[in-house]
Amino acid sequence: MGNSMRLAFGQIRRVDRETMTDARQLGIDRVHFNLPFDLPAEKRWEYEDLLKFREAADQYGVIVEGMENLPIRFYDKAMLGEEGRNEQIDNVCESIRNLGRAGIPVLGYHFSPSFVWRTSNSAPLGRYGAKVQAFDLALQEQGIDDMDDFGQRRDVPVPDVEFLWENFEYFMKRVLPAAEEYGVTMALHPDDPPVPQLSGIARMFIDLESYKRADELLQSKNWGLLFCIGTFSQMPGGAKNIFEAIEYFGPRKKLVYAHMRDVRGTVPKFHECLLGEGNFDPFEVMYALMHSGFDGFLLSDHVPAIEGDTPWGHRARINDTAYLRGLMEAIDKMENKQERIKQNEQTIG
Ligand SMILES: [Mn+2]
Repeated sequence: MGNSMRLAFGQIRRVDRETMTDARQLGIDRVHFNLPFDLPAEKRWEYEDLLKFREAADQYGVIVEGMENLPIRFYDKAMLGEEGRNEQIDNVCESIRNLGRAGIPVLGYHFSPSFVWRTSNSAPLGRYGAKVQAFDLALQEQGIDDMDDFGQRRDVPVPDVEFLWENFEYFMKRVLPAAEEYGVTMALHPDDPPVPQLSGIARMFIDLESYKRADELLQSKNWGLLFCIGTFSQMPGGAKNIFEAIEYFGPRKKLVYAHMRDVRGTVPKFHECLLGEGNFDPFEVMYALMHSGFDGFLLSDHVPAIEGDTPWGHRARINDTAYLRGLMEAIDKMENKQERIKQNEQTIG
């Protein structure tokens, strides 16, 4: 089959002995960080700070696959086309160069001023009452907002999505050359939830078409999808969006990495769940990914709060990570076995 799809221990928020050791003891030597608490981030990421991160991972024999989420304050003016955006863009370019210099090859980001939105963070809707993140557009329209503060903007009306497209083009055409020069691939996360607007702010990446448009606009080897399978599952029509995206972007080598997560239901109302209890069949999705030419990494994403778990969700994350690993191994073995049978038949024949 010859692909090099990789499993990473992901959404890690600090580089410490415990997490790195957990990864190694689980048999995983790839990690992915998301808005790390211990990475200074006033206006940009500095080389020395990123290097410390990478070197700490090196100590445990762990490869850093990527860093996710530029803090929103790094580029909120760029997203909103406000004065001061050029200074932010210069700093984003420098952050990207510093990632490249430090040997961190992937930057996950989004272009959504209002970012992720949930109307509950602890709805007891998971299996046997597991507490999960849930979204209901009807509640959202009443102003209900249960997300942590990541610096997302709720205050600036942006009714026209084309205005965001202009800002996106302006931003990307200035930062991509830095990414290309320093060997960093920028992977764009969809707007979660994928609805046309929230809180008066339009949302760009809510369907496959928006990614096709961006891909044609940018035409860069250093740009692709942060393929949040959970968000694609939330789109109207549910699981079929996932397979369409794999079919289109897999062979084009544009799926940089994947968030493996699922939900029950689609917009306007859904809630999260563990793998295997949601809209898609994890085997079918993994099989499609493995046969699409996807050669990036994948990781678990948000997870339900199952009883007795830590705030980061060790138990649920390990459940989902091990589930993915089992699927990868099973598909691989199944294919190798079929290959061996075929070879035997040829020998006998
Ligand atoms: Mn995601």
